[in-house]
This record gives sequence, structure tokens and C-alpha cells, in this order.
Amino acid sequence: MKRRDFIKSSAISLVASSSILTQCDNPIKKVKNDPIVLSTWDHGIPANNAAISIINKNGSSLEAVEAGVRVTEADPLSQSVGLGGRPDKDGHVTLDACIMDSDGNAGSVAFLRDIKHPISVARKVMEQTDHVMLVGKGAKRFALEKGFKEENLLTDKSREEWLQWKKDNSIKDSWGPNDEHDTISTLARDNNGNLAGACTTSGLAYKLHGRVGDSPIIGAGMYVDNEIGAVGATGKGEEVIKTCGSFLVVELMRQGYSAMDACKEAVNRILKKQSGKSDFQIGYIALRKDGQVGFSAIHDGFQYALYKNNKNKLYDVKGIG
Ligand code: SD4
Repeated sequence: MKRRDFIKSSAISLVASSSILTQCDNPIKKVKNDPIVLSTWDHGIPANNAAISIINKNGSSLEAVEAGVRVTEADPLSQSVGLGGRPDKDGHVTLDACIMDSDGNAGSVAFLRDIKHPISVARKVMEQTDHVMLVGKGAKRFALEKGFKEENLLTDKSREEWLQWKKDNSIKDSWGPNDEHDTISTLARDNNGNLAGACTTSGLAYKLHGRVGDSPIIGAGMYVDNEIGAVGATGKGEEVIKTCGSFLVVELMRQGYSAMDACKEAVNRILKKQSGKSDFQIGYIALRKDGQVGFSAIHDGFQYALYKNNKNKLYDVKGIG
């Protein structure tokens, strides 16, 4: 190769590699730090209120998301989360939760019984151990050692419905699709522009004893990357786990997808495996670092609550399945 050709081709490859570098750079540049809180479902409204009151006192996004979902966990009328959650097939309420902060730290508990606030146990796992995840009896023992109170989480209403299900449906139930569940994922950006997320659930109603869904799995039910965004999932956890759902949405945003397109693509990946049709629901919410919000669901019926510009509002999502 002549010297001039060599210089020309080196210049071309320099341009090419710098454009590769640009692609790998964080595409989300402009960051305004007004607080935003985004949650799944209608119980997201009170959760957002609790979260924003923390941020308004200059609390961190981590404190905010924990405080937010604790409202849902403590609400006996919310039958998909914490106290009052629908039990498994054998009548036991078993809870899954995870939390992530803006430094990428994560904590999680799964198959936890008799503790009303699994999200706070998950936070303790994150902050006071070298582990990420505790399950079952070990998670409960850890919670008790940390001062959490043991209590019966099965309310009369959830117990009666379970007894009815046993009578009418237990034989034909495949523990497959059912819409009796509304996990809460809450994502927040605080006054410093830092992101955090929390996700907590009693999982699918009448699931097999020992079943763990996506909600406590970092990268499935929830994921936070403070440079890119935070994402939460709801719906049939098995499908979210198989597609690393929340992590996928964050990675798509890293590649330059809008928050909305990233959520849609993650839903479409699941739909594709079902040949475009599904009788179960999946919903994603995404909060990009720059404040852009995205959401998507397979079916109509999914809702999200958004606190932005001093307003906390509930929105319906049109399904794409
Ligand atoms: C689970 N993803 O355990 C949860 C259930 C859920 O809205 O999200 N319900 O699979």
C-alpha cells in the first residue's frame, strides 16, 4: 500500500472507530434534575405521593422508592403485594421484592413469609450484607434478626377467595395466566438526578408453593443503571425472566432507543415467542436518565402512575399484543 493510501485508509478507520466510540457513549446527554416518580398500576398513585414527599425533603431516590412501595405493602386491600397478598396454592402468602440504588447496588428477597415489608428486608440485604439475594427461611431469619416483626399476612378476604378458588378452580388451574395480580414497581429520580427502583409482590395468585417470579430477580423484574435509566416490570414473571426484561429495556435505551420504543421492543420479544398472541399480560415502565418516560403492555388494562411537574396522574396503556 502506498503511503498516501495508507494515511487515507487510517483516517477512514479512525473516523469509523470514533463513530463506534460515539455509539458506545451514553446517548442520554441532557439531564434536568426535576424529580420524577413512576409506578405500575393504580396503587402507584399513593406510592408516588409517599415517594415524592421524601424527595421534596431532599431525600434520595432510594429512600423515596422504598417509602413509596411500603405504602402498597402495608395496604390490606392491595391483594398483590405484602399484607393481604393472595396466597399460593397451599394458602401461604409468599413475597418477592428487590431494590437498586444509583450506585448499582442491589438487594433482594424471595419466597419470604410473614414479613410485611419485604422491600425493607431487601434494602437491608443490599446495605448490610455482601450478598444480593436471600430466600425462604434464610430470608425470614435474617429479617427477624434485623428487627422485623413476624405477622400473619393472610387477610380474611384473601383467605376466603383462596378457599373459593380451591373449590371451583384448583383442579383446572394450570398456574398459568391469570390477571389477579398487580405488582408494584416504583422508579424515581431525585433532586440530584439520581435514579433508584423498587419492586415488590406476592406474585401470581395460587402459584405452586416455592414459585419465585421475576420481581426479586435483578434485571428481570427491575433494573437501574444510573447512567441510562430505570425499568420495572409487571405481569407473568416467567416470561419476563426468560427475556431478562428490565435489563433488556435499559440496554436498548443505552443503544439509543427512546424509553417508549425500548419498552415496546421488550414486549415484542415476548410476543414473538408466542407467535404474536398471548393470553397473559406483561407491562413495562421505564424512566430514562433525562426524564423521558416509556411504557408498554401486551393487553389493554395496564396502568401506570406518573408524578412529574408537580402532578401525580394515572394513565391507561393501550396493549400492543
Ligand atoms: C410475578 N411479575 O410474580 C409478578 C406478578 C405481577 O402484576 O407482576 N403481577 O410473576
